[in-house]
Amino acid sequence: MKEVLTVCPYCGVGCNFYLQVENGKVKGLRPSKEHPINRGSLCPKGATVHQVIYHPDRLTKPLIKKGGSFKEASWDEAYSLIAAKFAELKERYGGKSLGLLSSSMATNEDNYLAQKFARAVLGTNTVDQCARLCHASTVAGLISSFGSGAMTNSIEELGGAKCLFLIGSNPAEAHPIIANNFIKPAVRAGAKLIVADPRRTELAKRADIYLPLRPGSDIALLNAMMNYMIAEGLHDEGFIRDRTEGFAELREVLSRYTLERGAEASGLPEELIRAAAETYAKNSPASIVYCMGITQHHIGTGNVISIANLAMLTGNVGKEASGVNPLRGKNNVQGACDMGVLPEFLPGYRSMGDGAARGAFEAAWGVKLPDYEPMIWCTRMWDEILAGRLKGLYIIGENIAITEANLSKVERALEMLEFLVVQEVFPTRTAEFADVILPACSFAEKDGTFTSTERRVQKVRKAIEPLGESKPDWLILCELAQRLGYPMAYDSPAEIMEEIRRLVPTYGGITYKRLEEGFGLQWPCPSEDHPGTKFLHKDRFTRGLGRFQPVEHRPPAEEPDEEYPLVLTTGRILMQYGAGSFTRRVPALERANPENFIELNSEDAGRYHIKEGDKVRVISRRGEIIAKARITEIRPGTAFMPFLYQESPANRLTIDTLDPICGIPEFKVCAARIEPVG
Ligand SMILES: Nc1nc2c(c(=O)[nH]1)N[C@H]1C(S)=C(S)[C@@H](COP(=O)(O)OP(=O)(O)OC[C@H]3O[C@@H](n4cnc5c(=O)[nH]c(N)nc54)[C@H](O)[C@@H]3O)O[C@H]1N2
Ligand SMILES: Nc1nc2c(c(=O)[nH]1)N[C@H]1C(S)=C(S)[C@@H](COP(=O)(O)OP(=O)(O)OC[C@H]3O[C@@H](n4cnc5c(=O)[nH]c(N)nc54)[C@H](O)[C@@H]3O)O[C@H]1N2
Ligand code: SF4
Ligand SMILES: [Mo]
Repeated sequence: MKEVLTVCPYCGVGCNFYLQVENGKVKGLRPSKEHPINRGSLCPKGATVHQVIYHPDRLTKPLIKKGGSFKEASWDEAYSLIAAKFAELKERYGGKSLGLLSSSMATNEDNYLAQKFARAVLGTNTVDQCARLCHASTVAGLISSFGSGAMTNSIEELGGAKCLFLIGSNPAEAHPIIANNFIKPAVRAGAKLIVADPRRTELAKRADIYLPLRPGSDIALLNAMMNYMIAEGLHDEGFIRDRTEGFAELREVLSRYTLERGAEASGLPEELIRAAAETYAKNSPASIVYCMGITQHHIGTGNVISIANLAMLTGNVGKEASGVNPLRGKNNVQGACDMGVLPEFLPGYRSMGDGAARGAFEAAWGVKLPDYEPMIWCTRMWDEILAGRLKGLYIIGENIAITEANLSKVERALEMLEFLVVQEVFPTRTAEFADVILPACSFAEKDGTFTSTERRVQKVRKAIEPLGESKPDWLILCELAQRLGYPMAYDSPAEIMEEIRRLVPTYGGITYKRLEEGFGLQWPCPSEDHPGTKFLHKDRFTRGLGRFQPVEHRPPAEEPDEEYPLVLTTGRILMQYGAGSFTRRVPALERANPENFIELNSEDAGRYHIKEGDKVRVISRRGEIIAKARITEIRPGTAFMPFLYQESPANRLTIDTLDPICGIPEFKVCAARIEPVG
């Protein structure tokens, strides 16, 4: 038996395990004991992921839709059809008529080539990935405040914080190894825990201060906390003077956020807001951990900026165990952003609108880059298709027909597309709309790198040969590029990393050879003798001075009313992942959560005569679905649903209002009503 060390393909924690291989087949897995983050443990998803590798549903041959059903085809036929169709659409309508979505579950090497394929081969800048649905507001917000959109500190440092402020983050379910190995031990050792979440989550139950705020009121809460700190002299004047700019403007706006106003907007008692402010300001180093409860709002970027303001006000950034820590979602969503799978940025966050950056990439790739404008985020693609401007789409490993907001619109758009390619490991709801489905191999069958939430670039290692005729994403893109007349040939992912290293300074010192020793390198790692970087902004922010930017509270895009009296929020559960392509195929995980549910407070359930386990119809202005009632300690007037179930997709209900700065939808708030099902 041989053991192959590799990285978990689910969440951004980046746990490592050994795939155990016998006679060319994966038989099991064993967590790495030496890994600095998972230290011998895995959550229930990681511990069972080997069970999906050989699932009989795996896509193993290209499929072409003929007369409404999919027929097996050779790679040659599939490539010829795709190349002909994309060439024809480009010829007739220009590169702008094409779009590409890439998978943040795929490697950095796959993602680098995906955006290069879109920009250099298809000739379009309409290239995006699930970060748009996830941390687009983090990238926009933290770059404007600090100059870098990544987690400022390392996971391990959470263990050393004197205060942990979790806001809109449920790590016990979404980043379980961070919760188990770092947050819970820190709290046991005496760190103060503040949790702001409308749901009484597992960590909310252990919190010193629990803030069950009204969804979408985070800015009012944070502004009131900051105003109180300034009034009480709890801010860090030295840090503000030496390291930041814009304090006077911030202070002016904050002065209008009294505790009373914060309490009114958030629905929290003034006393709790005061206690949270004192606890955070008086227990330094304090670390803020946030996630989708902050980012997925039409004011998501403002929420993120507010958090950055709070950390700078108290000098809690640029030092050990402090900081602003957006926990990244997918295994490689940090990497997909680093690789420039965003219409705003080329690899390494060099602006698509910056002439010098464009020149460097045009020289390296030997092409003229497409225009920067119009900027079509994935969340805008559906309107573009419906308006007849976007005609062809290439989707690599995303299940947008379940995961985008307001699904009826997405479905209408997918039906209207002239040509859709879906490159996937498993057949998905999205693939049903495809003209061609290409079989991609899984993480166990390819080499490459994933970048975890703490900027740790880690080696993914091939343990077995690709199943059937499936191929790694990077190879498919190379072969298709050749068909479209662009020479994109690489022997291996190692060769792709060499190109990444040359073009992305923060990855400059990251070689496959170095990744073989130890457990990866944390960027920025500019040169081969650089050890990598544990925390950012030490003596200087990436942008120079940290920038305070005042933000005003604004209510959610859709508020409850008589017809739709409940606030519906959506999110995740421990045992399932994404839209469930992998986890719903693992028997133990599926048994634990086989069907959709809606969390209701007992007051609300009582009003509708609904008991635990009853079937409930959930209705919004956009659609309706059925789910089982779960009575929990969620804030009264609020309901929560997971979004992963294809047979009862919460995104039939969600609103597609976007944050105008970064294009993220308001997944975390819409108005809904419920009815018992007879
Ligand atoms: N098991 C599992 N783990 C995952 C994933 C998965 O699908 N399954 N997906 C991964 C991905 S892609 C991501 S992005 C992360 C996401 O990880 P998280 O963001 O931690 O997960 P969510 O459940 O989306 O939302 C977190 C919390 O925000 C709260 N919330 C809702 N509205 C508000 C609000 O207005 N204000 C505040 N303060 N809180 C609010 C919700 O009640 C919820 O408890 O998880 C990753 N890990
Ligand atoms: N209502 C609501 N909706 C949400 C959210 C929410 O909180 N509420 N959260 C949003 C967030 S944060 C996110 S990240 C999105 C997630 O949205 P998606 O990214 O669309 O969801 P996944 O189901 O994770 O899809 C990933 C797909 O990649 C495939 N895959 C895995 N590995 C590979 C590979 O190596 N190559 C290829 N080609 N394919 C691969 C898997 O089979 C899977 O089908 O959902 C968003 N939608
Ligand atoms: S915490 Fe995340 S990375 Fe670790 S085993 Fe679980 S899903 Fe995988
Ligand atoms: Mo995400």
